[in-house]
Amino acid sequence: MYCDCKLIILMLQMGELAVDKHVKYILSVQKKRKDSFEAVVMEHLTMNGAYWGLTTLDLLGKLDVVDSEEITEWIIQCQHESGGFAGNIGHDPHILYTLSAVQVLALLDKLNVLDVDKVSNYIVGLQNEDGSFSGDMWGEVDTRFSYIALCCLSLLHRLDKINMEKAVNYILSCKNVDGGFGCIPGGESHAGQIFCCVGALAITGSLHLVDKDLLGWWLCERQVKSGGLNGRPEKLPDVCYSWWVLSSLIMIDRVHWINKEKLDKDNGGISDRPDDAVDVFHTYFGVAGLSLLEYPGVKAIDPAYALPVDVVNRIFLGR
Ligand code: GRG
Ligand code: ZN
Repeated sequence: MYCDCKLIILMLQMGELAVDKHVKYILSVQKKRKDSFEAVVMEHLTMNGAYWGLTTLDLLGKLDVVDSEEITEWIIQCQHESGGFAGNIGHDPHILYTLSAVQVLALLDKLNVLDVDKVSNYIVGLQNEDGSFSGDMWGEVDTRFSYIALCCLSLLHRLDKINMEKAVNYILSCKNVDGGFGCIPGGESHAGQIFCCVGALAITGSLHLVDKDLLGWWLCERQVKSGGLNGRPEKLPDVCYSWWVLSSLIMIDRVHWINKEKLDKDNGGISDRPDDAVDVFHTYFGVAGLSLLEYPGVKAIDPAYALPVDVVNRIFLGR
């Protein structure tokens, strides 16, 4: 299997059996022998991996193949006394894993196991004087962490606990003259950081502060000749940009500016990296990208919260 959207489309076209193959792959990643080299190297990624894998399963309508009690129990054990979550049991907490833990519990409809104030206090404690957020106690600042903080607090109904105005102004200070956003003020525009900044602004109801035409133009220019998308000028296309770019375009209401036909086409695809080995991260982005393109058989995903729309509705609309 390859990091290639064509393959995912093909698998979906093959019907039920192909979906089952996907599901089997994700389960095999979860159950990988604990003493294997890869398991040791990837251990710190486990909480993120759980989010990528389980969201993919849910988008394919197969979340019921996992033991939700067992996963919930493991997540609880990954919580640190500070309230934040680690990538695995006994590791240090980080805001990245905290969002993944909250997202997985949301998917499994298990948010009720959380001490919401404890988790949200951990995030509140990471906001800096200038409105930015650090990733953990060591202080690295990045607009990724702003998005994560706002997304997580919103899912927990605790956005009122931080200084929202400062958080929004910090994100705006990372806006560039090309309409894009970087990881810190003056940082180069990159589709991943744009997803974070636009997502954070969407969650806080601040999208009117974005120059949608200018940003929409920059994002559309990410489509290369083959139809795939790259993350910044002169770089190679990659399946994960189908998520970072398309979700951003949807949030700013400019997705009709992209050539969907070329993107959808069997040869061209969302990405063109047939030499890379498959991983659960790119499997997620391939399926999530297809979801954004309303591909039949894939559930709709919310472009800001990166969770299936029905999960987001359960949280905000109680249904
Ligand atoms: C819940 C979906 C979700 C995300 C959580 C972690 C995070 C928030 C967002 C990450 C955003 C980001 C920076 C994505 C980019 C990842 C990526 C493919 C980086 C590669 O960068 P380079 O420089 O590759 O290696 P390019 O393609 O620019 O050459
Ligand atoms: Zn990638």
